[in-house]
Amino acid sequence: MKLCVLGLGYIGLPTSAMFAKAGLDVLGVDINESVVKQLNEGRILIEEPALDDVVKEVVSQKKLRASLTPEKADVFIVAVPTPMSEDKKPDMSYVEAATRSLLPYLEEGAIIILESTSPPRTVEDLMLPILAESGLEIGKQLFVAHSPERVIPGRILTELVENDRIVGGINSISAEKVKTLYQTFVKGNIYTTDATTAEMCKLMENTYRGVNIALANELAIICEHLNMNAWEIIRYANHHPRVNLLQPGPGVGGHCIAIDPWFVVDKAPDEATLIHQALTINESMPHHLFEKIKSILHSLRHRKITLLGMTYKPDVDDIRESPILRLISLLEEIEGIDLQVVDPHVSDYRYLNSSVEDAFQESDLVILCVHHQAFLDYDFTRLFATMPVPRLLDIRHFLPDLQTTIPDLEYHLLGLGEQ
Ligand code: SAJ
Repeated sequence: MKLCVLGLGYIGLPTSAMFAKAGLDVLGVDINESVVKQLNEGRILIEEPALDDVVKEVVSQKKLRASLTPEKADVFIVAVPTPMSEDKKPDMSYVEAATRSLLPYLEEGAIIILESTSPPRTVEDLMLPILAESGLEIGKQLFVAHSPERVIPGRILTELVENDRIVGGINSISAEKVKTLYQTFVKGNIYTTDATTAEMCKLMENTYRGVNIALANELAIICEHLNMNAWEIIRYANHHPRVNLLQPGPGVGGHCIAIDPWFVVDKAPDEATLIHQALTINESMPHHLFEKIKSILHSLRHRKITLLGMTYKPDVDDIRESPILRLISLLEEIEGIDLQVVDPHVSDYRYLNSSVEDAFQESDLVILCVHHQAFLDYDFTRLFATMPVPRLLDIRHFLPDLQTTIPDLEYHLLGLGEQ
């Protein structure tokens, strides 16, 4: 069986690699020449545990190749980005272009799968009319389904295999064909439904998490106001058998939870009021932190501020939609401010300092923004000793123990009242 995967990003590439490992002949298609060139040499441009080894293996076995254009295949998987525009609307141009690009290569019996997270009715209203231009009868000669990915960056290969999956077909035969295909490497259960239900299901999974993160963030703000400790409250409340409060933080980043709920709001703006409010709370967190930093340092002008971590979450190299970028843009408006960013997972950013010693030296405030495991290897006693006043704002409750190991540390915590 031959598979053609459109889009070699965070989802398309690992999915291609897993199908190739399962023995299928996979062609990965991307519009980025360097992605295509590197993949054909067995190299990848994203950081994901074990992915480079699997890719190297399947490329050397000639089970996976890359190209700038599609070819005829039995199955086509669309895994292109579905970004959000400035006015918070889904930009479906990549899905549209990718679907259209398939037309010359479709033959009777082909299966087309949309993996990209998409607003409800994308398959029915956007893809099917384009696919009908092939002249093949939809549902009888062409089989179409939405099969959203559910993997978490950092554990993609494991979760691709182990997670349950939803397959939403335009008819039951499409759903069954796609289910059988994924069973080549998926060990989790695969549930079949219709395409629109699968689209909304995917959006609601991420919305659920986003709303719960907003609740944790609101609790942090309430606790600062009422002089309490949100982290202790969360820890004790979570001993209740049916409570699982999440963790507050700088807001929500990444290409999923920060964006997908907006697709729901876009479809039902008057009804999705709780979701809209949750998005507003999460998006307000960088500003909340900016105000907190101002209250810690009083004046920010001509201060040196060191940020530990800038990715959207720990132990990944992805800075897409990272709320730390928003915090940086608020800080950089301050006159004379000296911003330093230390992030072992990021190789290119304007405030990046590869020397942690240099970044701490004479700094007025260190902000723990992302809880990368790599930070635990730092000798914080020595590093904080190089600051005029050893001062830390921990927005992840990652380094509370430093209060005992560094007795003169001025320790501030998101979600902890200081009156
Ligand atoms: N975050 C918090 N507090 C928490 C947990 C997370 O502030 O308690 C923040 C993180 O710092 C990060 C953001 O949320 O900025 C999102 O991180 P995440 O680890 O919750 O999720 P993603 O975006 O990496 O992956 C999500 C997952 N969805 C769910 O858990 C419902 C994943 O399963 C999806 O496949 C992925 O979105 C996707 O591609 O849609």
